[in-house]
Amino acid sequence: MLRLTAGAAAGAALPMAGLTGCSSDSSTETATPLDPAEPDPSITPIPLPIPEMLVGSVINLEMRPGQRELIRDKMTPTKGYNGDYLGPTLFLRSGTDVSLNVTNNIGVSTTTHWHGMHVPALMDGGPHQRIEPGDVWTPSFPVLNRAATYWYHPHPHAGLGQGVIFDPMSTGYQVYEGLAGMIIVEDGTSDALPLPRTYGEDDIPLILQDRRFHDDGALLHFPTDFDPTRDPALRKGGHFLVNGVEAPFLEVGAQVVRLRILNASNARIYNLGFSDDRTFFQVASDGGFLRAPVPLSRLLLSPAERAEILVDFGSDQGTTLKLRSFNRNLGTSLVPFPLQDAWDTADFDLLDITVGPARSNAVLTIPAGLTTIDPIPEAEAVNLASARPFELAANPFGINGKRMDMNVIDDRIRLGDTEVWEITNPTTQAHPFHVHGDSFQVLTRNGFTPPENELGWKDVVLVRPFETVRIVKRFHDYADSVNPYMFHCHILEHEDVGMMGQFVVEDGAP
Ligand SMILES: [Cu+2]
Repeated sequence: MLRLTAGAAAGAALPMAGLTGCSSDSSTETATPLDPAEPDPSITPIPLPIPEMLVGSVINLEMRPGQRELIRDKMTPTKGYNGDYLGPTLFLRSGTDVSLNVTNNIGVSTTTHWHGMHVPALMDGGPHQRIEPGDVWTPSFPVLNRAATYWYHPHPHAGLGQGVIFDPMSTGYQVYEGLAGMIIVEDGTSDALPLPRTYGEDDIPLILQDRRFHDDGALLHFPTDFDPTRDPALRKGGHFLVNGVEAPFLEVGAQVVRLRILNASNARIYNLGFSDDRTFFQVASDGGFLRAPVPLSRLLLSPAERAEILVDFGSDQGTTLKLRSFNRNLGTSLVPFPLQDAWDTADFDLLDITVGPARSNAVLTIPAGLTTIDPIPEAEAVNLASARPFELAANPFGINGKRMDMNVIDDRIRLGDTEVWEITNPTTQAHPFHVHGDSFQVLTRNGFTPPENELGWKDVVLVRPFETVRIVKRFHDYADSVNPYMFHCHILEHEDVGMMGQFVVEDGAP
């Protein structure tokens, strides 16, 4: 039997050293039910819940406490938007205006960030747009994004100091409790494509999360014997939730089905595929469609990344298969030994898929092409010769030798400029680097052209150990010399302890 306590190796060099103090968790940790490679026969599949759709120019969201049966026969105290856990899927139409009313009824200060959306800094919902308990935040903006899958989640910054990751006002804490939801943007390009588009029927949201629990069903943020000076301070677990349920099943028709996959986990990286090793087709990355469907048998998805895939079940009527994460083969390539838990190197199942008859409006073919993507020319960048550097380092833990300071603007960028950013990772673990404000394009990984499914619009890029990634980004439309956007690692516990920084986009000379 495996215990969930990760990184038991004593003396491991860990980035969180220096943080002391533990949570007040007193009940015992739930033991791992089985070896992670084995299915748990005691789990009776239940249907995949589909988050409610919210459509319209005015959207009301209430952050509130609740409780939900995340794992069978246990009620878990949770938090959610407009419900007990997670939140509704917001449908936004490019070119329209949207106003949101976000009410904080969770009892602690928070924010809500529109991840991937191209909005003014003041509307971004980063750490500076705090919503105090009982207050309502009312951002509004025109929807300028391309059709794709985005998401929303709290983004407070509790500040520095000991015990920050245990703070109920930290991002990692609040997302783990259940505060997250999907955003779907549609535009003329998506309208014109012959893709599955019936939400919940052939166009399915899949929000992936991993969790740990106490015996009484309460969420376990960190094990009782957790020692942040020795253990990796990451919220990871062996219970895998899809749309807030462990081991659900999905009935699809014998047709092409579109899966919109969001990794909303705090720290887990998934290496997705199907139990029969079939080929599927990625059609969109974080911020838009790819040029053409990219055939894949595995899809690596790090925290906060999204991918839309098409799966052709046309000849599978009557069969059952599984969406699985094939982490067995990742080895130590992304998460080194002292930081691993059992599921970083094991295969595990996420979702059972049962194929029934095709529906009346079925899409039956994978399109040959999708859209045009004009590469941002490197020559357009004002800093091609000296790319703006971002070093994700462990000692001191932060970016460019600094931890996040709410009072320091780290980078100033001129409105209208295009810049190349060079992200280097001298550590032994992979960090998913996210930039607020708008999508970017990935130029190179260690000098080489990235794989085809990364040659579209991105807002998170996984930077592997000892890797250098160059991205190119346009800073356009919105300037604000006071209110910053964030850049940070999207492992939420890394972000919370300070692997984050701030930039402003200024109108005029820098
Ligand atoms: Cu990180």
